[in-house]
Amino acid sequence: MSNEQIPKVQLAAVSDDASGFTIKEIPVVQPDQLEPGRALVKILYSGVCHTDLHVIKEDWPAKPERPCIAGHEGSGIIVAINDPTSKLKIGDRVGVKWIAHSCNQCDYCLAGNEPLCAEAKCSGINAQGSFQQYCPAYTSQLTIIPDNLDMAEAAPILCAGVTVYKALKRSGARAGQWVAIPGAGGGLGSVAIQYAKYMGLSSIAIDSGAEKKALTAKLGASAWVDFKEHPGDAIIAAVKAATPDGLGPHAAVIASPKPEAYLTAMEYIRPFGTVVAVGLPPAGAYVKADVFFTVLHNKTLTSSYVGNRLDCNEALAIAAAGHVKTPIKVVPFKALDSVYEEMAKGTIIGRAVLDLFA
Ligand code: 8ID
Ligand code: ZN
Repeated sequence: MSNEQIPKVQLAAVSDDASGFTIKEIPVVQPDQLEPGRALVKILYSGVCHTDLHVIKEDWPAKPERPCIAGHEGSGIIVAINDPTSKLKIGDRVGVKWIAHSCNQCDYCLAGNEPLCAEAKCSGINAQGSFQQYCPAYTSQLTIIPDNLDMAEAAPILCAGVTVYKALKRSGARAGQWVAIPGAGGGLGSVAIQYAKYMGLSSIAIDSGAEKKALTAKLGASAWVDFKEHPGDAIIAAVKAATPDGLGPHAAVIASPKPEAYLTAMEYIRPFGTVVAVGLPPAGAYVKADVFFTVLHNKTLTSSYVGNRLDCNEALAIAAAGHVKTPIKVVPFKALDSVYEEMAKGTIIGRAVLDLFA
């Protein structure tokens, strides 16, 4: 049980259907109501990921159970816990992630592929997420946040950070090589540039507009390609030309939520290069890959889906050591609607983070 005075009601962003959500008062799960294997987390901050928008709008094949509470970059404090087998305790600084629960005993979990666990639950789909002040989280996937990492800055690492860190590892690109990052000015892309730099890679930031160009340069990108200035296949030559030898990047980590980014990447990577599919456009998107040249140029198409608990700990440790700093804009909880609006227009620079108690 908790020492903290736990309120009976809280504010939560509750979505009943694809038309949107309402921030309203709902009951707080009290300590004596917590199911076994759960902790009550007082959410201080939550990043808003484009995934939350896909979930609310139901534009993916995976549909949320309604009413749904989205949010999966939640940083907070454990205020109550019902799990005697867990090392977690009241007062711990923890993160609520996209993978809200995994069995941790099946072959996938044992091999560190928890996102593929048949019993996995996802925040906003079939588990409550972090767009609420007190989240009844599964202890199986709570992540400890390092003491020296600011809680608002930690929030986006819990999804954007771990996802691109894992994707860069899966790309196989090594120090000294080049990686293209479509979506570089958004939540995932802006941290991808920094993890890439930390891993010794040079990055080509692909996005649009002067503000995102300036941000990506500040974060350490070595080159910039504005996708709106190079529509359609014109971007292929522009991306290749951004590498010193003109052969194109060794890898591309696609962090764009739009399908267009998937139509050219297999062409602009260099022979033996790898495209890592990460961004998740609405249902019906396809990767374009010419079979003849994919084979003759020995190209690889792979994918990366968030990361496991260890990937997340590593991503947080790299941020805590000062190598990655998410460009965040902290806004009050009630601004969620306008964040979604801006996100849909593609005008958010970096990541918006909600202050749940502002
Ligand atoms: O595990 C995963 N694979 C995973 C984890 C987390 C998020 C996948 N995602 C998915 C999200 O569901 C979403 O589809 O990654 C995608 C990007 O999420 P985000 O970074 O949270 O989105 P954002 O902050 O809105 O940034 C997107 C950026 O893409 C640019 C926009 O200008 C924006 O800066 N962009 C667009 I729209 N079209 C582009 C294009 N054709 C583009 N950049 C390059 N080329
Ligand atoms: Zn996310």
